This record gives sequence, structure tokens and C-alpha cells, in this order.
Amino acid sequence: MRLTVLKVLAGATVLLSMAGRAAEMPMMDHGRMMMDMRGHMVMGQNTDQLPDGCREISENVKLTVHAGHRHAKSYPGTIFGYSEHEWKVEPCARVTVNLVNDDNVRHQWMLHGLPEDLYPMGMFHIEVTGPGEVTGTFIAPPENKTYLVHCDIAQHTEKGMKAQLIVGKGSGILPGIPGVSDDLVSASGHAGLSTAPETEIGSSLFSGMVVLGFVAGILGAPYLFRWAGMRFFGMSGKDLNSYFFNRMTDLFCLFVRLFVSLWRRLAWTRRPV
Ligand SMILES: [Cu+2]
Repeated sequence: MRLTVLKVLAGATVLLSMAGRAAEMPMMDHGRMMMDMRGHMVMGQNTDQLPDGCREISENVKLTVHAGHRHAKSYPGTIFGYSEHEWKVEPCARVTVNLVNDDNVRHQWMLHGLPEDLYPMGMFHIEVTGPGEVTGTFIAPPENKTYLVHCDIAQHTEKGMKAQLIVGKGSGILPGIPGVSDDLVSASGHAGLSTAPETEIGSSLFSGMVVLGFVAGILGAPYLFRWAGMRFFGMSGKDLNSYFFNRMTDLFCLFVRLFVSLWRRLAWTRRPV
């Protein structure tokens, strides 16, 4: 009992001192990651280190991005969104992003595919929990490339928080970006059915199969994941390895048996009379 009280007191002291320090320092800086007690975070901040291939900063760009459900209204089938879903900058631009969260939940502006020597896991990532704003800066690499920007909170990407940053000429358009690329799920809710090409019988049959497979995959995936969750929950990495090794061995044995029986049958039909 006494020990519990002591533990609670110790915990409270640590929390209070952390809160006190957070009030003194708006942002705690851990190298490339900064966060404060209000749930504001900047990861992969880079204001001055030039990526390989950049000789100087080409331009300074300031983006203000609002995030929230009100920005999803113009895109049927989405629930969350950004005020813009596409931005264009020059190669080697220094980009300062001001993310304004208009919702009461957590939202992120997470950019993927940056060089990993400058950005941990190739990411520049800022986030705000609840209403508020945060600002972070990164420097774009010299290549023409299209980068994925999204909110990685569960289901937010699927529900519309997906965007692209085009550096230079870019490298194409990413799929499923509200207002930019064709919606993966149309307003009627049928995945891609409206866009299936019907040029030749062969290709329409093929695309029909692809669409059927796609729909089956989408419908089946939750069940597969649920089954996998129930089947593998609580298993250690070692258990999983041995499970998959055993299944692979079973599969291999099955193929060997099939091959042997096929070969026997062929040998039987071809034996000299
Ligand atoms: Cu979000």
C-alpha cells in the first residue's frame, strides 16, 4: 500500500516536472524530431542541409494547409481532407509547411520518399492533435518526382487525407487523390466499375476479371485480416516463422506429389507395348 502511494507520488512528480518544462520550452528538440505537450510534432525538420545534387536553395515556398472534415465536402465518398491536395515546387526548394488542424482529432501532413540520409525513414512529418497549428521546414531533393503526402492516422488516408507534392516536372499522378486523380471508390460505391474499358471482347473480359478480382480482394481482405488476427494474435516471431515454414513445406510436398503422379501417369501412357 505504502509502495503504491510512493509510486503514484513519483509518477505525479515526473509528470508535473515534464509539464513544467514543456511550458518553459514550447518544443522539445530531439535532433530531427520536435514535439510539445499539446500534441504538436515536427519530424524530419531540415532548414539548411542541402540534399545531394542541390547546389543552392532554388526558392523559398510557404504552404498553409488546412486539415479537417470540412475540406472533404467537395469530394463525394471522403470524410477528411486537406484544403489543397496538390502542391508544386521547384527542385531544391525550401518548403515551409504550416499545418492548421480545423478538427478536434489528430491530423498529420506526412511526406514520404525523401532521401534517408537527411530525413529519418525518408519522411518529413508534422502533426497537430485537435484545433491548432504547427510549422515545419524541409528541402526538396533535385529530382523530378511526385511525392505522396497523407495523414497516417487509422483510416484517414482512405477517407480522403491523401495528396501529392510535385517537385519539378514530377513523376506522374498518384492514384486516389481527391480532385486530382480518379476516385478509387466512386460516389456509387462500386470500385472502379465505371472506368472499366470496353474496347475489345478480350480486353473487356480481362478487365472484367481484374475488376472482379479487385472487388473480391477488397471484400475479402477484412475477413482475411480478421482471420489472421485471430490465428496469429499472441504468437511470437519465432512461432510465426515456424508456422509459415511448415506451410511452405506442406506446399512443397504437395507439388512434389503432384509432379510424381503426373510423371507416373505420363510414363504409364508412353510405356512400350
Ligand atoms: Cu488525419
